[in-house]
Amino acid sequence: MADIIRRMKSADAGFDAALTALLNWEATTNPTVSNTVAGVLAAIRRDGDTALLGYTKQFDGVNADTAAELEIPQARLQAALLSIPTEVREALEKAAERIRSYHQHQRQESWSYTEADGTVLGQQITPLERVGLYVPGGKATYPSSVLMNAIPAKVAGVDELIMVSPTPKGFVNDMVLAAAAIAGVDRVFTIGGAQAVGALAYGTETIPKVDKIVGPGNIYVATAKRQVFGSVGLDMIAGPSEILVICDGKTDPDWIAMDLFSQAEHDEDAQSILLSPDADFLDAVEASIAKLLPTSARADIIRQSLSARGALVLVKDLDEAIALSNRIAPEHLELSFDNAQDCLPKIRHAGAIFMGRYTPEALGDYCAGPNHVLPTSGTARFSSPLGVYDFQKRSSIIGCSAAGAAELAKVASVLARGESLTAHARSAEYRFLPANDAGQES
Ligand code: HSO
Ligand code: ZN
Repeated sequence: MADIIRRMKSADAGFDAALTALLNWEATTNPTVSNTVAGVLAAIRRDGDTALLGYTKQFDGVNADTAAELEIPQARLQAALLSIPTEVREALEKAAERIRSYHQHQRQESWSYTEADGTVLGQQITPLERVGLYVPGGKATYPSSVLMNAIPAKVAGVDELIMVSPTPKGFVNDMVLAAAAIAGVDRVFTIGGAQAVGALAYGTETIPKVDKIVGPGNIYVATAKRQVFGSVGLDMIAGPSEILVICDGKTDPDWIAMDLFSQAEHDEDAQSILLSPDADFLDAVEASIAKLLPTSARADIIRQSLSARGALVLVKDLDEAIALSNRIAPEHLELSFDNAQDCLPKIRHAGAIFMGRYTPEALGDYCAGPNHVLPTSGTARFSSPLGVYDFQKRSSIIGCSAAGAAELAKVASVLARGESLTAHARSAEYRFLPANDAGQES
């Protein structure tokens, strides 16, 4: 039988090129999808609720006479909370509490300072007013993602958080509604696809226009988000999940195999890579993979993901592993060795770092506290986890004293005249020249 996962050695000629090829992942962009989406968005913008009802019937098989029927009342969210098993409710509540307290540390505060002449400068932080949260229906519906997207928004102080989620053929996921209730989502609509993105971006008679849209979705949703960008703010458009494990060879190989599976099971394009300086350990993990795969419910997806994009890589030492990790800039980085904290300063690029043998990435996905919406496909080189700061914005504050204005206006006037913007110059000069001298055109 063919190997489940490829083996690589960093010392081999051609390793660099092989690694680059393995990491290469591009979001599918499809002209047919782009055209369809553009049509849907234009119709929503033009016909509002009427178009929304039409598409919801066409794509989700949901018949509603008015768009108001597509709203799930708060009482129904509370009912969902009571309908799920107690154990599940308590786990959601516990996770929510930990996510909330972690994110409270991220809140940015306004600041200001006063200069010697009395001029005040500062930065005022305000939450976004209204945010839309897209929650996919069907195969990739994660209640945990409802918590991860909604809680930071509420911690930031967003006034109104509107969730949309399609309910194909009327199927409603109670665990998703329960998570929405726990996270404090304000309104929920059973709409999805490009039409839901359009409704949030432009507003309809029933769906309020939002300032920012967050949350994952299929290619139609991702394409619609790209097309409405500019009208509304957006979070990142996430690629498939990834995990990079660095292990010294002393962790139970079954644990590591399962950590690799935990991201591979998300989808066929997910990427799981292990780096270790211990060749015998890589053999042991390979054997664990072969042993544990048949015991996994999502064995088919895991097998495809590991064979298409997975790797067990023999490296020279842990330092080389860290250098490779910085090149990969993984979404999740597991450091499965003792005193992992000591090498934090060497890690430049990773969405989230899991330290030690007892921190499987799965704990971060659900309940450790940090966000599980993370930069993928190497974008950890320049971006960060979703956080409270994504729902806050900054306004600059300037308040000149008379003395301060006189000083600054001289500088402004010179620069403005250098740019031939004489109204700027005169506006500044009024603040410091005697009335009769100010405001000359040259
Ligand atoms: N690991 C995913 C998030 C998730 N895992 C949701 C389980 N449920 C993000 O890469
Ligand atoms: Zn996950």
